[in-house]
Amino acid sequence: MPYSLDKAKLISNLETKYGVSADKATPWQLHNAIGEQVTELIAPSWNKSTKAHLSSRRAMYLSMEFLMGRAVYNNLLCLGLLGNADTLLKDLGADINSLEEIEDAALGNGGLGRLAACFLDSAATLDLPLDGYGIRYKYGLFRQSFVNGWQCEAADNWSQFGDPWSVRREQESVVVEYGGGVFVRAVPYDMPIIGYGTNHIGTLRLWQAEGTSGFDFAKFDRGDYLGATASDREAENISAVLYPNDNSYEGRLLRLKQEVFFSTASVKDAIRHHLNAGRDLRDFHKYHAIQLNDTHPVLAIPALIDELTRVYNLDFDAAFDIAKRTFNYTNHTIMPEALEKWDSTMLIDVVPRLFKVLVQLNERFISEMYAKDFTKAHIENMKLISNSNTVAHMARTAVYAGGAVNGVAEIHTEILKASVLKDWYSLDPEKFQNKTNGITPRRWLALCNPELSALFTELLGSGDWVRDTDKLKPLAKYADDMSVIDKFVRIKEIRKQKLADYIEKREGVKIAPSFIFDVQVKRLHEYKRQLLNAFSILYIAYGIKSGEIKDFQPTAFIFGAKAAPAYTRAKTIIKYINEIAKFIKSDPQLRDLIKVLFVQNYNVSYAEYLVSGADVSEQISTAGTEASGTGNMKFMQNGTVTLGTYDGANIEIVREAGEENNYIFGAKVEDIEKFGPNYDPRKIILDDSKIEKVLLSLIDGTLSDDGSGNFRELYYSLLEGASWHKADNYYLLYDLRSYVDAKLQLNRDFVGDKRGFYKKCWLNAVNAGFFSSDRTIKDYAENIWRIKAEASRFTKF
Ligand code: 26Q
Repeated sequence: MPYSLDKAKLISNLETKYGVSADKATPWQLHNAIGEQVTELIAPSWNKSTKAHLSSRRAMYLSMEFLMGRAVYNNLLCLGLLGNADTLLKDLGADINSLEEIEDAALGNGGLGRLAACFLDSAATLDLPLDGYGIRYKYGLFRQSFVNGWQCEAADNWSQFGDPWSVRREQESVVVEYGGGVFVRAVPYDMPIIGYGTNHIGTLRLWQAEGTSGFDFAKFDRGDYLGATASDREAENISAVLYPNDNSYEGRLLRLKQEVFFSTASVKDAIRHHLNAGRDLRDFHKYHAIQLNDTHPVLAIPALIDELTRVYNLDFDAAFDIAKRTFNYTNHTIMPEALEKWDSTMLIDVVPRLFKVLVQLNERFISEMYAKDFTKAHIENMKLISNSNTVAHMARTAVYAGGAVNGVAEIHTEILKASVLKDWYSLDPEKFQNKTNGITPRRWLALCNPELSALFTELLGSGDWVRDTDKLKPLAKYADDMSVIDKFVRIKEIRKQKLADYIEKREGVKIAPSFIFDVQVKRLHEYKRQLLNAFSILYIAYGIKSGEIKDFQPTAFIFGAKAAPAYTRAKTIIKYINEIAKFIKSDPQLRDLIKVLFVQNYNVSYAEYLVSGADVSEQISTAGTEASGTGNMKFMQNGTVTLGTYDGANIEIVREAGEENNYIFGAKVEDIEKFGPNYDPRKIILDDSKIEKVLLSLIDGTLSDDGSGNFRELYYSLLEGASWHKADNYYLLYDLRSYVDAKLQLNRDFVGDKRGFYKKCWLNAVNAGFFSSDRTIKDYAENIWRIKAEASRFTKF
């Protein structure tokens, strides 16, 4: 073991820096002292790795979001120091679990941000030269609580007590220029990304916005005390807060400034490194591959072209050619409301020079299309700036001015090719690739489920599956070995108890581990259909009451989700589910059979408990709407069955684990294409009085929306539609019956043959290897970035 913690040093750091003796130290003080010691321990390896990255071809992952979660346990795990820290803290009279009070770094919303974090982990572990670039928001994703069943938001000041994992690199600051002669300083904070069992360490560079003016003494002398630092405050605003939207676009000025800020700073950073290494800028693309995490960083493209042409005097053709060879774009959503478009007027105001480059790109594109004899109408649909030059399309810009384009699951890539980016696919089919998402097995198995990890290691006689999850596949042979399945069931019970304890601590609610734990956790969105889950619960509850449903295995239906603060319908769905919970709790006939719980402030740390303590993974988005999903993979890896639709990566999950080991229901994309245009949900409630009864709970007073009228709005959105969408546009009522059937089948399977049920779970866990982000990252490295692991340069342990 190359590393070990130094107890004496920890004690003296607590005394000198924090002014406390070890036995009086708070969790924060302990956390920071450990963080500081680890950072010091790894400094030589980190420096060496950084040098290696900058001296070879490397990839940069540009993302508005990095949903890192709590760093301390993961970093200790990767360095092999978890046991060491545990005993050391015990010696000091402290408990390693007390570090759970340390908040997550939630600089992301959901899937896209967490994927970025998993990718960095995988690249670090695989010795691949990849670095992350993003924004160091002062406030991350809001903290959520429920008051009377309604979501309330509070600010997430995640670094309030310090941030021992980041290093501020003042001397590497760059200046970003906005229209009107406004300058903002971008100061990098670097976080080490520690590879598992290797001394290779990647970097996440997060830019913080600061003023350039320093202090305006002229204003101060005139008595304008606030004005003296006003422009600094305005600059700092840029990295103040993460936009809480997930899968929806908002054309706000501050958001545009954020995108410009980190895209430009990152490009300037790359150019500086390139020149410092004594290289020719014409070779920029030979040393850099830049991955755009959705369109949010697309302005990096005009930013690079602008720098190369204006500052370094390359001609436009050469700069454009370099851009095409440098940038690649990943699409994460087909929801039309999430596709970024910026008004030209805004771009002209904020980034006149970048807009000028976009105009040049657009003109170039139009000429090329004319030369290929495309019709005017066709070109109009593809132009980078359309509607008489008033709207700039970021996805189109990314496809035109970049290299590879990819979707994040097979079905998603096919949908991109066939509809969202159809014209672009026929123009340039070879640009399109699929990269099915993945998750890091370090955080999502080794760390969050030590019990199952230990069983895998015991059966395989080695722990090297943590770096190569394909090694788990042969464990499928134990599916018929009852002694192994019984061990697995026992582990499940332990994890369920741990989850139940955690829930009791956080929510004050008790759940018995004998219940089936059925979990749906993800952002709240209509397309993800938490409301469908709610309807099915009410349907089953009514069925139990009427005597139609018998021998029901008690089930806890657990939800976790944050709703974007301005998304009223999503917030109404949270309230509705909380009302169902109350309704069931107050019914003596139901309360011992069904428990409904919406946990508060679902985040990465909560997810670690939920995915490892679940029996059933709810993945029930309308077919064709969820690009991939990654929560589905985390549950699978921990041994759950998927209760889900033919959507996103669910399709690949059942391909790996067997459809017979999961519960798949509902309309497929092809079905929806057929019946969709004639779909009338009113016909469904007319045919099925039980569904009707469930739906009426929204308007008949069974459940209360506190007089807001929000439940009624939800009801009409399903049966009448609204100005911007047709009735039940996510086909909840269409899928409800087959969903309930699947849920009841699952319940009967559990009752009839519990071992058989957990055998399915086992087969999911051991067949989840494909969904390691190591596999995904290798694919990006080989087929898009063309970067190589420099394994020989790093020590393994
Ligand atoms: C855009 C403009 C302005 C404000 C916000 C946004 C914005 C922010 C976040 C748009 C979209 C997002 C997030 C999208 C997202 O998380 N997509 C998810 O990506 C996962 C990783 O690929 C997939 O697994 C999920 O299926 C997909 O929903």
